[in-house]
Amino acid sequence: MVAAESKPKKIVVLGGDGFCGWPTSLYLSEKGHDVIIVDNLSRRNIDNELGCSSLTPIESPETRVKAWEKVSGRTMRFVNLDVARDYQELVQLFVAEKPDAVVHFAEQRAAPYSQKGAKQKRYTVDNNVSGTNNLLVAVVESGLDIHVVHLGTMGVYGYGTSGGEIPEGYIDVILPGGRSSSILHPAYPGSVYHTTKCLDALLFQFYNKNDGIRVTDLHQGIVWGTNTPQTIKDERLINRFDYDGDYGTVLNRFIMQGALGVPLTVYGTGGQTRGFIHITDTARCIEIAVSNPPQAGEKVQIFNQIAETLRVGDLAKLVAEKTGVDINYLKNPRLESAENELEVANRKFRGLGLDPILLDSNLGLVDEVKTIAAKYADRCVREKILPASFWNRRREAECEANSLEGGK
Ligand code: NAD
Ligand code: USQ
Repeated sequence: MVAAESKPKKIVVLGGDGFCGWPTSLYLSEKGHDVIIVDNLSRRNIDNELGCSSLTPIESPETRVKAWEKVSGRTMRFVNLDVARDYQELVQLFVAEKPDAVVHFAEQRAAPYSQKGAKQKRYTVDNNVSGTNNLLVAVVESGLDIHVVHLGTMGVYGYGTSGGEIPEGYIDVILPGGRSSSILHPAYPGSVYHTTKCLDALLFQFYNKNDGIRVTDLHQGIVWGTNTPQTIKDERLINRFDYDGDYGTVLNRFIMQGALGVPLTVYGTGGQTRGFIHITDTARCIEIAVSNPPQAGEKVQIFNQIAETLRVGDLAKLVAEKTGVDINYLKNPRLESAENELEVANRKFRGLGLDPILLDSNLGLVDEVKTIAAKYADRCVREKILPASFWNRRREAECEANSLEGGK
């Protein structure tokens, strides 16, 4: 695959106020694209619900956008709209703005939150599946040829050991009767959240086949890091940093715990292997995807958006060595394989020019995150560090003895 030349485009970023969406919006804007952020601020409301907000003090979207204008000289608009509910407004936005592409980050993205209880399970499915369906119907109704770029997840493939390299979205199979076919890789989600991403994939397949919508679905791994070359330009542009048991992702949690002197919360043995990518590369990948749309008539284009695979226990050891904190092996609140191998193809992004940030050769970036966590340590609510969502009642009972201090 050869990278297409990047021409400035008009891009609507759904979920552009979030952890991935904000730095991506800035990067796209810096690259010369005309960016419109759409967000209903539901993530900020969930902060209130959970009694725990971003470790970093994030500004309102209006202040963020104004600050970016001052720093970069580039305008960026913010529209407060619920993609899952405000369908007519979404169509009107597309018809009025005629974007070349829509980047879709606007989903409830935490697996633990999606397992918390009936309310959160129902909200996650309603919000994510309706939002994706509304987006696709709105593109059809607008009559415009808008390229949809969606943030999916590596978790759609499941995390058992597959016995081989996970391909990019599709696998070749021989169907009963001997007919060969290329089908979506079997879905094997491990949470209600991950299940919504599998449902999204079917919606993309259908609207692509039925209405010819051009779609790129990015199966992204766990994102780490917080700031990017754009967000560090001004304190008001700072990115959010989730550290709590529901929204904090593993490597950022470990680094933050190390910075605060809290024993690292490894769930189970730490034998889980996952795909990882740095936040700066998330933004780069989106720009590459937007600049390389599928052709008309092409099936849904799927990229694995990861830099490398890493084992949770190894990450804990690395952070423990760097910070001198102990490792606290907790009972696992999740239902997942205690150990797994993971080999993932990422040739498409590499072929389009991505030279990803790898942890081992970029340990300075770990120090950067540590510095930020230490700077805002007084904003941490320590009680929110332990996992507070459980995959089932049995897991909840088993986890009763978990404590922040570990064996100490
Ligand atoms: P986030 O929660 O920080 O951001 C999501 C944003 O979407 C929030 O600002 C939220 O307010 C908004 N939103 C949610 N529902 C909406 C709706 N109905 N209408 C309008 N706005 C809505 O999450 P994130 O970490 O930035 O993740 C963004 C996307 O990337 C998600 O779809 C997630 O599944 C995917 N992803 C994230 C990671 C990760 O490690 N963070 C990894 C892989 C994939
Ligand atoms: N884990 C720990 N200790 C912790 C937190 C997590 O051991 O303190 C373990 C979990 O048990 C799990 C692994 O680390 O095995 C990853 O957990 P995570 O919370 O970092 O990531 P996950 O729940 O998989 O979800 C995150 C994002 C989600 C995205 C997904 C990509 O929140 O939006 O889709 O990463 S992926 O995992 O590749 O599917």
